[in-house]
Parts: sequence; structure tokens; C-alpha cells
Amino acid sequence: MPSSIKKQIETLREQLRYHAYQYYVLDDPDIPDAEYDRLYKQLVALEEEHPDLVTSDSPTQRVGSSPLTAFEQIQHQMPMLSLDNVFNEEDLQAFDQRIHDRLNIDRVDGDSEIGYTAEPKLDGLAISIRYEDGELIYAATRGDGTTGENVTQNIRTLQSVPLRLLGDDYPQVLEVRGEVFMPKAGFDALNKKAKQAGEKEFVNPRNAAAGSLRQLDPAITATRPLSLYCYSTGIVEGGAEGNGLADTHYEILQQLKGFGLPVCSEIKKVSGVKSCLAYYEDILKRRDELPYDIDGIVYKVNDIALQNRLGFVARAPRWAIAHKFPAQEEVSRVVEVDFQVGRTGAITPVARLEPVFVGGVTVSNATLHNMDEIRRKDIRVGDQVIVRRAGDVIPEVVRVVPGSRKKQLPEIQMLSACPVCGSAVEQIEGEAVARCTGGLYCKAQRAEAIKHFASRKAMDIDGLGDKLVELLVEQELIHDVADLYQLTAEALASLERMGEKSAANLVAALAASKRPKLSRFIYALGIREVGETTAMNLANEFRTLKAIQTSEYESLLEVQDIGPIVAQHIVNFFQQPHNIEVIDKLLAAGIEVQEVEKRDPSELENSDFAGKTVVITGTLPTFSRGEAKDRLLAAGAKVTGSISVKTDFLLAGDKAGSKLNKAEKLGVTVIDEATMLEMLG
Ligand code: 5U1
Repeated sequence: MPSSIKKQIETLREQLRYHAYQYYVLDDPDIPDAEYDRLYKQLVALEEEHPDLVTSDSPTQRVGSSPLTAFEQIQHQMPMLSLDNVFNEEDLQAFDQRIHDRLNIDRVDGDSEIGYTAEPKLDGLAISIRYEDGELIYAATRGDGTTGENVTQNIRTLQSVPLRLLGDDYPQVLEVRGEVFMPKAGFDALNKKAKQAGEKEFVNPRNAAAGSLRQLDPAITATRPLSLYCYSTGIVEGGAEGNGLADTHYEILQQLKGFGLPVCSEIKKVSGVKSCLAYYEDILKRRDELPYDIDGIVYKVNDIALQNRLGFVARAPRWAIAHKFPAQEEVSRVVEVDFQVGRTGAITPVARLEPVFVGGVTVSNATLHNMDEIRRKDIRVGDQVIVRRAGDVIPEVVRVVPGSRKKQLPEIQMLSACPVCGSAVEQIEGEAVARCTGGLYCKAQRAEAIKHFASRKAMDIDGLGDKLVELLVEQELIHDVADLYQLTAEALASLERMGEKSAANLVAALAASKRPKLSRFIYALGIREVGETTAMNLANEFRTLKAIQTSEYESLLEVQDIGPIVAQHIVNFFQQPHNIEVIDKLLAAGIEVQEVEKRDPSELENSDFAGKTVVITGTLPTFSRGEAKDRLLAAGAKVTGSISVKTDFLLAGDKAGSKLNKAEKLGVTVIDEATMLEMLG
């Protein structure tokens, strides 16, 4: 066999390893996927022609073996440790103090000087992977820390795990430890597929990762979107000078990355407790934006010599600690189910819960979304349930705790009459949501409509909070949004807990809101499915309130982003006599809607943003995101919330996070505020 074939095969393998490294580890691919596929196919073809040249570390050999009947046990040569936890600053200070005490180091001015690394604590499964002479030999789960399960065949299917290390300066034996996890996007896609196929969905990314890794058939694991981040080493032998690894944890992680192993890019060096806490706060704030689930931060003493002096207690090192985030899921019990009526009459079932501390606050109400969801999750009053509160998202009941229902409980039924006004409840076929048919006769809908009218992105009436609106409606001081402008300081001051000053301030705020932009006014009216963007498009297209009010279905369809359903909602809204009455009352009360100046159509055509899709992320230096959005919409752009191949520009400010990464990956043009202003002219 010509040695040139062997050489060609080896070159292809090296190219594929390099490109996989650029893609999976550095997140910086330098060839298109199609080119990678072409190289891969070329290698497959050559290996098929020359089966004797196939080696187990070839990129084509990820799914090699047939299904197992059981996992073998593997004894860890060096135990896999776990971590002690802290939940607050006080306990973190105590951890840091213990380190000072053990190392005989004084705190300077009561503050810590210890150098730590701070890293996200991924919510997955711990794994140990052994390389010998750069080749992946085996991978084992943590198990009880001493003995784990041999999951080599499954770990080999993870594209981010190198079958052969890069370069040639790695130690002869290198065990790396890390976390196998399922990124959120992969988890969502996997569950979507399971749902479509009528299969059982995974409860969360952690369970999905565990279930995927513990498959006896590696071909199944290969279809699951699993990733790995390495966070430490186990046994290390041979290599240049000592074991060839650096003398700080941070640098060792950089070395691992250099060997082709994936390491989380959020890992930072910090000094002392204060910077640990600043890191914790920063990541906690960005937790929901990160592409993977995390449940806290791990701090590790950075200096390996100090780590060695500190040693271990039981199964946990003295030199590391996990600072846990408030749990996002907790167990509670459904005490009752109530039904809330929204602005558009939508009736939402809400679970009243035994109070539970979750996501950093005490939660006693959680949405059940709609009856379909209740049936799907089979939730009943009396059930023990998992409650989830992630970030600022409304708490929800995720599922019933399996096996917790000890006796038969009746199914929850939708009401036949609105709980607020008694009007009939209707459920249109094909819609998940049931609605009160009372319209503005219904006090709940009225209150919600008024809250929306007063909200920041609508008329922005300062001092008119939700509770006050409910009180005003309840006491029948107002019946519709126009009545707001008839309120006097005296009438307001007579309300419970309303001082004279607040009353006067509210009257002033109402007066100040009397010259709204057309788009804000349209948005404030609360027409179904007319959000800020649609309102802005309507304003730009029709320019006057009268023109929008009298617009016809067909001409509405011509407006950007308006389809048949929204067009019909708009027509219906302006056909209701009571809506026209309220608008007339508002105008009579002195509301002066600012019309949109007539623009030269070529002006929009010439705009760099006309017809372009823009996403905004991060904190901009001078504009709020809302202001930037208004400007972009006015220039003819469409502003959306998530990055896709259809996005033309990402307007990125400080702390741009995952959207910036995604934009860069998809080749979306990233601009800053200054560039936006330049482009707006
Ligand atoms: N990021 C990170 N997660 N994690 C988990 N580092 C880390 N270190 C761990 C564990 C169990 O253990 C160390 C003691 C190596």
C-alpha cells in the first residue's frame, strides 16, 4: 500500500481534529460546516477502501461499538472529590478565614488576599476521562467517588471530547475531570422531538444528560446533544519537568484547553472574597442567558502548592467551595386553584400554594397556564408539585411529584362563568385559552386594560400602580381609561393610603401624559396582539389616529408584520362603539396624539435599517433599549428578540452575553450604539 495513502489519511484526521477543536473548544470555527463534512466524507471513503488503516482515535470512530448489556465498574486511581457548599456571604467569609488560618496568613485590613478561580458550577454529571500518550483510553462516571461506571463508548460520541489530544506536550498519563451537560437549546430541541413523537419528555437538562450518558447503546447517546467542560485533573504522570502541568489551577485549565479539551470560557481569576462575590452576582444576573444550566459558582484556591498544603477533609477539598444559587425548583402543595381574568378576557388558572422559598423569593402563587397544560401535567388540588421560578419569569407549576398522590383527587374544571363579572366563558376551538365574554363590562378586564394603558411603554403614567388601578375600579371612581383624566387630587387623596402629595403628583403625571406619540397611544389602547412593534408600524404607515381608526382590513394587511388575524383584531376593535366612545372621551379630555410627520418615502428607502431585522442586547452607553428600539423602528427596522440567520444586525452594548456569541457564530453584523447613530444619520 502506498505510504502516501497513509499520509493522506493522517493529514485528513489532523485537519478534522483541528477544525473540531476550533468549533467545539474555541467556539471559533474557521471553515464552513459543509467543508468540514467534505473532509469527513473524504476520510470515510479512504478508510473504507483501506480498513487496515482505521485506528480507534480516528474522528470517524466515535460510534464504534455495539450495545452493551451492562456497564463495567472502573476503580478511580485517584478519588473523584465532591464539594462542600455555602449559601451566603457569611459562610463564604468563614471558608476564606479557615484557609487563612490553615495557611497562617493574616488578612490585610480584615480583607482576604487569597487568589481564587471562580467558575460556573454546571448542572450535569461528573466524569473522569483518561488519556495515555494523548489517546482516550477510558471514561468513567463519578459513581461513589471511588468506583464509577465505564461509559467510554458513550463519551467517545461527544463531538467536543477529543479522541486524541492536540500537540505533543501533554503528560503521558492525563486524567481530566469535568461535567457532562446538555445545553439548554439542545434540551429544548430534544424535548420538542419527543413531544412530537408522543414520547416522554425529560424533566430538565440534567436528567436528560444523565439519561443520555447512561445508555447501553452508544448509537443513542450519539444522537443526544451532550457537551463537556473540564474543570480539574486526576492522575497525571510523565511529561516534561514534573508532570508538565503549570503551578496554578487557572493555567492548568488553559493548558487543558491547549490539549484540545473544552473548558468553560466564563472561568476567571479573582482575588479575595469581595471579588468572588462580584463574580457570583454577575453570573447570577446572567444565569438565564447562559446557554447551559448552572446551580452556583465554584471558588478554588488558584495556587496548586497552597492547594496541596490545604489538603482534604473526608471527600471534599479544603481549597474549594461551591457557592450555591437559590434553587429554581422546589416542592410545594397545591392548596387551591383560582382563575384570573386578564386584559383580553383570557382566563388563567393559578395554583395557590403552600408558601415555598424558590428562586430567591417566597412564592405562594404559580401559573398553571391553561386547561390543556393542567390536563397534560395532570395537576389536581392537594397534589405535591414542583414549583419553578427562574429569573424574573412568573413562577409556574412544572409537574406533580411522581408517586406523591396517595388518594384519588378530582380533576380541575374550567369555570363556565367569569369569576369577576359572571359573563359566560367561551373557549374557541383550536385555542388553548378560555375567555370571559364580558368585555369592558367585566371589572377585571377593565382594570387590566387600565393598567396596560398606564404602563411604562404605553402612556407611562408615573405613580399609577396596579394596586391603585384595582382600587379605583373597585370603588367605581373610574370605569375606563378616559375617566383617569377626570380624577381630581381631592378625590384621589380621599383614598386609603393615598397622601395629598401623591394625589397631586398623580394628577400632574396624568397631565404630563397628554401628548403621547401616535405609536404609544395605539399600543396603550390594548388592541389584541398589537404590541409595540405593530403599533409603531401602524403609526409609520397611517400617520394619524383617524387613518388607523378608519383603516380597512385589506390596507392593514399591507402593513409590515400584520397578518389576517391581527388585521381582523384591529378592525374589530375600531368597530366596537364603546371603544370609539372611549377614544372620543380621551380626546375630549385633552389628549393630543402626536401624529407622525409625513416623510418622503425615499427617506425610509435610503435608511440603512429599512426592512432590516435588528436584535438589541446588553446595556447601551446612553440609550435605554426601549429608546434604541423606537429609533430603529422609526427608521424602518424590525426589532426582534432572538438571533437567527435572518437577523441583519445585532446592536450590542455592555455585557452582551450569549446573543453576541450566537451572532458571531452566525456571521451577523454586530454594531454598537455609536455605529447605530451614524447609520441613522
Ligand atoms: N466548575 C467546577 N465544577 N466542579 C465540580 N469545578 C468543580 N470542581 C469540582 C466539582 C465536583 O471538584 C473539584 C474538587 C475538583
